[in-house]
Amino acid sequence: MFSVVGFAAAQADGTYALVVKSAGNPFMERVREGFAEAVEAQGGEVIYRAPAEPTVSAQIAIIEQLITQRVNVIAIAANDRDALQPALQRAMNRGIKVLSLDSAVNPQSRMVHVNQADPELIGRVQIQAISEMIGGEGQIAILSATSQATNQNLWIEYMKDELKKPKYEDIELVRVAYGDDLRDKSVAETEALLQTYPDLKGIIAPTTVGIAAAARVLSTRNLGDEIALTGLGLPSEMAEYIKSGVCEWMYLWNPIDLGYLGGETAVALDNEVITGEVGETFEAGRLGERKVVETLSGEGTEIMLGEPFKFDKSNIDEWKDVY
Ligand code: RAM
Repeated sequence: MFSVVGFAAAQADGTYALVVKSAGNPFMERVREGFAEAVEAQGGEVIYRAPAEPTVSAQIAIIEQLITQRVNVIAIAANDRDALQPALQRAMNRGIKVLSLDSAVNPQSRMVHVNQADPELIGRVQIQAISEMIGGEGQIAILSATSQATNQNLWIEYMKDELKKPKYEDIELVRVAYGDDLRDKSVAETEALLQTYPDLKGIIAPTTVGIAAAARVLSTRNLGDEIALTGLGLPSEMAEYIKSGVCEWMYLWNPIDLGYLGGETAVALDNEVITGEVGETFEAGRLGERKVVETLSGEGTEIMLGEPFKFDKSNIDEWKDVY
């Protein structure tokens, strides 16, 4: 007799590559954990590749190797929206299934994107937060990841749009700085912001690496009361700063679940349960049924994880050991 469990567990019998933006980022380690959980539970093998630097050329070199290795699927958090297109199209022409997650490639370079949460909401909520923290007036700066990162750039577009509303007329965005998701560079960029803008009232860091670096600088310099900080942070890295008040509150989604949904999507594409067309549905393991939908911009398709979650003193202890 068939064992139902055995049948369900034999869905993935190939290699599934996860390519992230860069090495040494704890957020990406959590994404990896979830991706591996989904793929390995179904019998697949995971290849994890993290370039030393968050560059396009490093990701292209990795994609070329993965094509030679004949992996079944490439899932990528992209360092550039358009520049990976020739390499990823070459992969798809060889029959490799391609999806982006976290940071998208353009629709011609992928079959589907796995999106963490509504980018418009992620962008706007961070302006609303900093405005509340600084009492609606003063200079603010954004400390981002790389200048080409698709996810951060999209969120920043919505931040700038939110800032156009009359209620923010006394807030001035003085600079968008790039810490490249490297800890030392993010620290140096924060220091430079403080030096260049002595009247700075707030920093938004829509990157887990950036917000942790900025929090460390503000904390070491005892500037927690003078300069507000919010953005997207990992509870495990930010708990001490949330508790000390250096960052009153911040947002994120579950990076393990993001990786898990990426892994389930990879297996579904590999088995041709989905092809990335609008309206397709599939069972994403412990996340239940998921649907392929059109993106907000109407270009290409995506699968949505959920909503951004707010972390503050009231709930940080529950989450700091989870991710
Ligand atoms: C960093 C990376 C990642 C982003 C998070 C919020 O870890 O830039 O791409 O989604 O921050």
